Amino acid sequence: MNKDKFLWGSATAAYQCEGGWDADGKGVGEWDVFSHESPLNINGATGDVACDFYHRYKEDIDMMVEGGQNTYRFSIAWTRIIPNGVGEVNQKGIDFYNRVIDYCFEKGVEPNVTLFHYDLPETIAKKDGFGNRETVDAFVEYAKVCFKAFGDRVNLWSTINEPRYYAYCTNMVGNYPPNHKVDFDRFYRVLYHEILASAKAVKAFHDMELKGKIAIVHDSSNAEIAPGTKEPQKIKMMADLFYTDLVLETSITGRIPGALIPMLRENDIDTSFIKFEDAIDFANGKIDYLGLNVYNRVYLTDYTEGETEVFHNNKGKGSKSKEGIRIKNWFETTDDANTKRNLWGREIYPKCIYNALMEIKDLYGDIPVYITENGHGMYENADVNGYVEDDERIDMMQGYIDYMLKAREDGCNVCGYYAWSTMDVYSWVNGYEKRYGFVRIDFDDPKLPRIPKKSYYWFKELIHNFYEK
Ligand code: BGP
Repeated sequence: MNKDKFLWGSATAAYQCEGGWDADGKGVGEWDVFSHESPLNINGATGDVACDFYHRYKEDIDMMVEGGQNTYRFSIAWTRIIPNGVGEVNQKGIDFYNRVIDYCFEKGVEPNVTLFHYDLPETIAKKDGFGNRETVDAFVEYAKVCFKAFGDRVNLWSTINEPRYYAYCTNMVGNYPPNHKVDFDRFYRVLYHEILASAKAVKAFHDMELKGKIAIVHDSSNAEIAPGTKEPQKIKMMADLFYTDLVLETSITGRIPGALIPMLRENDIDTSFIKFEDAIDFANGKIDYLGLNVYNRVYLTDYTEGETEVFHNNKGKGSKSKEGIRIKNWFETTDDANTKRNLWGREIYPKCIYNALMEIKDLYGDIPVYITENGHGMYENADVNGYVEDDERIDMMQGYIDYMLKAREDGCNVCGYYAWSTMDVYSWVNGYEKRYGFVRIDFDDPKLPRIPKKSYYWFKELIHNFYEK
């Protein structure tokens, strides 16, 4: 790929940065209800105001440009466009995203638009969200409204952000609403409906003959098998079926993985939601490129004993729990003494980006891939001027970027990189404590001042050097 065409930028998602939660006719989202009312919202944080991107998008896009970034990934809030999830369209919501998209182009920033990044309309959530097959068509209708409104300009689209991780957090970990824990049946039903909704939206997009390209965004969770594992191949196969294949194989090849249904049936997991006729929708809904969010690998070994259990650390500082899972009769995560973990018990393992990209190249050839998220969550202290020296983030991200560029050299068709996140945003489970941004926002100050961190300047130089070399 031509170096000049490689894109460098950063990403956010609507609920996490926009604020304006009820502005200009926006409908209520599931996360609004969760953050306002749920006792499980442990830190009391909400996205009501967040970064106030809804009013300050120009300032934030200006900062991207000043930081040398030439692309910006953001999501559209379904409830701004169709406040009740289905039915009437809210022109003011369309106007807002038109302003954002137009300003991006005015400033030479390529917008990369995601249609669904976790924020379901509450009306749809109340009817079982993606657990309900009707949501598939509701999503496709919403997608068509967006294609019609913005499809004349937007070149890069994604249907759904991390369908697997969303299904996992909503049904296995239980930390995202509606907070089901270890509910395998619903996990697969939600994931399947998301993949089907994505395929049908891709087909609708292609039918409209728009100029852009469309993707799905997958959380890479690349599986690596620990030395000493008794059945490494079997575990790798099952892990890939659990973590990646339903999303990647289906979206790229147009067929759901053949081995999945027997594996689910053998384990008494409901498969009644899989309809024979869906095969046509999958076949007609192949993506043009892939978005890959990369944070960590999953390090696995043989199942030992015990019921299925998910280990997740939402607390951060002070907690020693490690992220992981044990799935009865399948596999379990294990510890690698040589790999550091962050304060949320998640591995820091830069090589996983290389492994994930090379596996995609080996399995799916030269499908274009964009790294749509990669970043490092931290607690941060600013100096008196609000400046943050986030060397830990720089070291970590440099490691991932080096491995991404190595995969590119080794033949993977990787076309761009988005850091998570453009500025500090609301974190789904840690509110405003866990920071990822290149730009600090002081959320205690009602003026929400923005101050670039050390990493912002590091990223600017990295981009400059990339194009200069
Ligand atoms: C990804 C999500 C992002 C973002 C990121 C960091 O899975 O797509 O929206 O939140 O994770 O997550 P967290 O803030 O929970 O650490």
